[in-house]
Amino acid sequence: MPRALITGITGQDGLYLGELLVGRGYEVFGLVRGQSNPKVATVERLVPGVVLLEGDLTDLPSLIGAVEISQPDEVYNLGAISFVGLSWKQAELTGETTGMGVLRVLEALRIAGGNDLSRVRFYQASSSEMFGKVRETPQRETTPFHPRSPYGVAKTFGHYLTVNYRESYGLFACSGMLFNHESPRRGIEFVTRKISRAVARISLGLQDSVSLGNLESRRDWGFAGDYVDAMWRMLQQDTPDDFVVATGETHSIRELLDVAFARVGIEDWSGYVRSDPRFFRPAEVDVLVGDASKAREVLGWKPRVGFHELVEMMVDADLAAERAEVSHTGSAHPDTVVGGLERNWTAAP
Ligand code: NAP
Ligand code: F7E
Repeated sequence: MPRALITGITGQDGLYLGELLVGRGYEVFGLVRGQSNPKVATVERLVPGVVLLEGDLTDLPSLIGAVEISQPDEVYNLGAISFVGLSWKQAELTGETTGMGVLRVLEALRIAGGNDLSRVRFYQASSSEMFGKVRETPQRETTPFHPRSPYGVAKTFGHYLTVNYRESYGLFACSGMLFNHESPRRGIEFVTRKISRAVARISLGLQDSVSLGNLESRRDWGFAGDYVDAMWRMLQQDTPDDFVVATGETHSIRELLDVAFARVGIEDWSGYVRSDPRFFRPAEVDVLVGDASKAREVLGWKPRVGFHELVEMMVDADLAAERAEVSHTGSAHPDTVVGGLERNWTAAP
């Protein structure tokens, strides 16, 4: 039975990947941080048989311990401070977790993995945010990087480290340059889920409006369930390599709003959307669109869920969740009343 260690198993991708690996006969180990992580129950429900290990990407000894206990054939490093907006407000933490965390996982493999590093296969969750202020369109594996946020800079560091450990130590290390991928499990701080949830709540009369930042930026949005399959495929190849994973389509936040509101029968959403300076970024990534030809040709991977289907899936899931919450408690969940976590944010620098 192959053994896989996943950092970030409590996140969107960690849950989908854990499900996929269990379904493919793996013994799955997941790193969980904190002394009482509220997401443990969800992981245990969705990833049956998972073995959870306490550890943190900022704590090397805990990572060495996780590698020693799990003795993994495959390591998926998905853990990160992944919210770009937060990375300006907590730049040092982002550097420590999203950047230096990669170094610590790689060193844990070197320290605990013995001399033969080629036995372990390593996946690094790199990002289209590395392309940032893009030098060519569409972006491919060879496109130069120009990150626009502390998050993007930290991911670029992690990407080059992954390449370097492959070249220095013969580690089977792959970097997946994944473009935005979403799902009903997406965190409520990200724009797709913020909108899908707001649209559901507005249509149910639980919320009047949603406050957003830049509506003009464009992203290449795919479905997270499709993207974790690409991660797994990278580690099944004969040789390690880096791959762009994307749909090849780009859409603006306005188009996202069109599709999401149309799902609940609202054609003109202008009265429901407010502009709020807190949600504009100090430096924006204006447009991203990926060329995943290499992943298609080498990995045999292609996305199954398109943009409209993805947005509708998310709105439908939020409608069901909000209805269930109301029928269960008689009112909306207090954390969700005026926009969840984002309610407490102070202005971006
Ligand atoms: P996510 O939902 O935000 O999950 C992030 C995970 O990292 C959570 O499990 C979180 O744990 C964990 N984490 C944060 N700080 C940690 C620390 N100090 N030690 C250990 N674990 C820590 O992100 P996602 O969307 O699943 O993305 C997975 C990975 O892919 C991330 O590295 C992200 O940067 C990258 N990525 C994502 C996308 C995308 O569009 N989703 C695109 C490209 C790359 P808690 O639950 O305890 O907070
Ligand atoms: O923003 C704009 C915002 O936070 C998308 C992460 O998974 O994908 C994700 O990063 C766009 C940006 O995702 C709001 O300015 C407007 O242009 O959903 P997002 P992201 O920054 O693209 C990459 C590939 C990753 O690697 C990351 O980990 O939407 N936008 N108004 C807004 N964004 C948010 N969050 N909230 C708003 O109110």
